[in-house]
Parts: sequence; structure tokens; C-alpha cells
Amino acid sequence: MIFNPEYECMEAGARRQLQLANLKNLVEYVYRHVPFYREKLDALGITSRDLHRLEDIQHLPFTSKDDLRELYPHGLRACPPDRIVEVHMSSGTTGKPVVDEYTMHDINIWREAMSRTMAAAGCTKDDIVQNCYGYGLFTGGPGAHYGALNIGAEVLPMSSGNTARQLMIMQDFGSTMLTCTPSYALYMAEEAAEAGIDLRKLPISKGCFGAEPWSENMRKEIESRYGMKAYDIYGLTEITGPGVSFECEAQNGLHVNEDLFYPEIIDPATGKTLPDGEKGEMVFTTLTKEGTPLIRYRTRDITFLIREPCACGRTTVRHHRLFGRTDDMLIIRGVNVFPSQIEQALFEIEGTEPQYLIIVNRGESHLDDVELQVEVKKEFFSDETRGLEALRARIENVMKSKLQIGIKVKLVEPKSIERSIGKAKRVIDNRKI
Ligand code: DLL
Repeated sequence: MIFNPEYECMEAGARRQLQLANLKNLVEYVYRHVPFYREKLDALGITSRDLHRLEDIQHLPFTSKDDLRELYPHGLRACPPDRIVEVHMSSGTTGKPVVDEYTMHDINIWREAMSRTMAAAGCTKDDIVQNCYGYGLFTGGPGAHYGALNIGAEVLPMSSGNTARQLMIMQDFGSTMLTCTPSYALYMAEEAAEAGIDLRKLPISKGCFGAEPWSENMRKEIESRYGMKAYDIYGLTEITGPGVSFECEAQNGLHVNEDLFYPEIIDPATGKTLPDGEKGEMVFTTLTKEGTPLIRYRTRDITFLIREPCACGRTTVRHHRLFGRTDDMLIIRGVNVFPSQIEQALFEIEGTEPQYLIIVNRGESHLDDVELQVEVKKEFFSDETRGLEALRARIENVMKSKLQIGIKVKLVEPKSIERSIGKAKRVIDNRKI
């Protein structure tokens, strides 16, 4: 269902006018209220009057994650503190967290964005949404909660973890929709199988999954284990949280809520804007945010934009599902490798579980070594060593042909790789570079 046809199906020219007007307002607003932006705009000698067409956004300065960390906690706040009603943060592995501060208007646009997102996955007021994204400073739990409430669905605010209880409630309350990370969805499916619960017989029929990279094959796995349709949703704390973009029933790219969050793709090395269809780093400008608005925020996420019309009738620009992040990309002996490529290849090999860990070491000879630990299906593990050896060799061959580099595969017992209830950790990079 299209939640807000007026904005989601807007004629492209009218939307561009709206975006340009909001962009000009934004530039004036941050100039007045955020010293960081005032200094940057002054240094470039740019004002809102220099924005004649949307393309002129290219003249505006970027904002980076490092800027956010340096300005922690309140350096990017653009309104008086008493107008802030909620705060979220995301913590990376290093440094200070990045902070998003919301006024009531910002919460309202987030609610709107998540309503569009969940409605596109088929959520209606008749649904019972089991929300297993974490509640707290993470945006996943509250984001899906706001969207579901606004649609009028019933929400089970489970948060993540306690899988046995999740499964009990899923059965007893007849949840019809699931919201969580894709890795947690698979973990729950595993536990369900162990407990003899046939998820396919339950009313659960759709889910919105995101917050971490996942592959097309992982989607198929979730869809078949639950007997559901699994939708990809995207967002990041800095730009409000989940609901920045979402899949519709065509599942052919993610529609960007571009009246709220304006996307661009740039060459991460030069900062130059790339044409539609070319892969690069996605950059977002929050067109109407009041609390901590951002201009041209560099997400480090890699994808391309799709401008062709979508069968669903929405006119918003789409982006391809993410290929990875500029900072997740492993450079192994000079070859660029994304964990998502390894995942996609693994799913095509019979006998393995969709659980893996990539460990990168730099050996004595200063050459990079990759060990890929892969879980083997129970029935294979009890098999004789010959079968296991053949499986190991098969995986190594497939990886070699897909990635162009040799990696060592280690088969491990079922359930030996640590499961996550939130974002999965797939890579351990021990190189000191
Ligand atoms: O993960 C917001 C979110 C919550 C999105 C629930 C979707 C669902 P952060 O913790 O700030 O926010 O992490 C943002 O996660 O820059 C991407 O690298 C990654 N990411 C988010 N969604 C996807 C996705 C939330 N669908 C970072 N596919 C982003 C791949 C994703 N990566």
C-alpha cells in the first residue's frame, strides 16, 4: 500500500521545486544556527542565493562522521535545547558516538517515513507487529514502533534477545509481521527449528529487515524459513534512523523518502557527483530537520541511484540494495573484497549454514591471509572426513572464482559461530595497518 500518494507519487518536477525550496531554507537555517556550517559556507563564499537549481547542491560542503564525532555531543544542534524531545546515538567500535537530536517535527517526519516504509511491506491496521529491533539509543526499535503505531497496527515492543520468549509470543499472539536485523531473523528461525516450531504454519507473513548488510540469497533463506515476504529497509542514525529508504512489492531497489532526505552519489575518492546508475558513496541532506540537520552527509555506504519509473507507481528515486561500505571493504592482496560477496557465494553452496566469519591476518611474509570460517549443516558434520574435505575444497574453489583471490576455508561445527541479536559481526581484521 502507498501510505502517502501525495508525496510518494508526486510529479518529479514538482518534487524538485519542493526540494530546492527546502534546501534553500535549510542553508539559511544552519547558517544562522550552527557555527560549524556558518564557517564552512563563509569559507566557500556560498549563500542560499547561489542555489538556483537542485544540482547546485554540489557546491555545498560535505559533512563527515569525523565532524560529528568532533562536535559531540551538541555541536551540530540547530535549535534551542528546550525544543529537543528525543535523542538517539549510534556507537561505532571506536571514538565517540554520533548523536541525533530530534524536535517534535523531526519525530513526526520520522514517523511519516517509517509509516511509508512499513506500509510498502504490506503493514495495515490489522497487523500485529513483533518489533525485535533494539529499543534504547538505537533507532531501530523506536523507528519501527512509531511507524506501526501511526498505521494503526498493534505493536509488540519486544526489543532484541530472549529468543525462546520471542518464539513463544510469536505463537501465542499470532504476530503477522516481524521487524529485526536479518541476522537475528535467521537466528530465531534456527532456534524455532530446534524447538520443533514450524514458522511456516504461523500467521507471520512479512517483515522489514535492515540495519546491516544482507544478500539476496539471505533474503531467500528468510523467506523460505518463515514462509514470508522479506523487505529491505535502510537508514542511519545521523539521518533520523530507519525509514530513509525502503523496498516496495517490486523489490527492485529501495525507494528514498527524497522529499525528506535528499540523496546523491559521489566518487568517494574525489568527492565528485556521479550520474545515476554509477556506483559510489551515498550522501544525504536532511531537507527539513530542525534538531541536528545535516548537509551532504557522507554515509560511506556504496550503491547507485535508479531513476527509471517503478512498477509500484511511486515516483521517488531508488537506490540498489547496498553493496557494502567504503570502510568495510577489505583490501586483500590488492583486491577489493566485500563481506557481502562472500555471503552471496556461500549461500549457493549446499551443505553450509548461512553463518560465517571472515578473519584477516597479515603473516610473517607481510602477505594478507584470509580464513573463512563456515558452519556446516548438522547432517554433513557427522559425515566422514572425506565428505567434509570435499565440501571445504568446493568452497575454496567457488571463492577463488568469485573473488579472484585464494582464501583458506575452515569448516566449523553447527552453532559454533557466535549469533547476534542485533547487528552481526562478520569480519575480524587482525592486520595492524
Ligand atoms: O542501523 C538504522 C536502521 C535500523 C536501519 C533498523 C534499518 C533498520 P545505524 O546504527 O546508525 O542505524 O547504522 C547505519 O547501517 O550506514 C549502513 O551501513 C547499515 N545499514 C542500515 N540499513 C542497511 C541495509 C541503523 N538495509 C548503517 N542494508 C548504515 C545494508 C544497512 N546496510
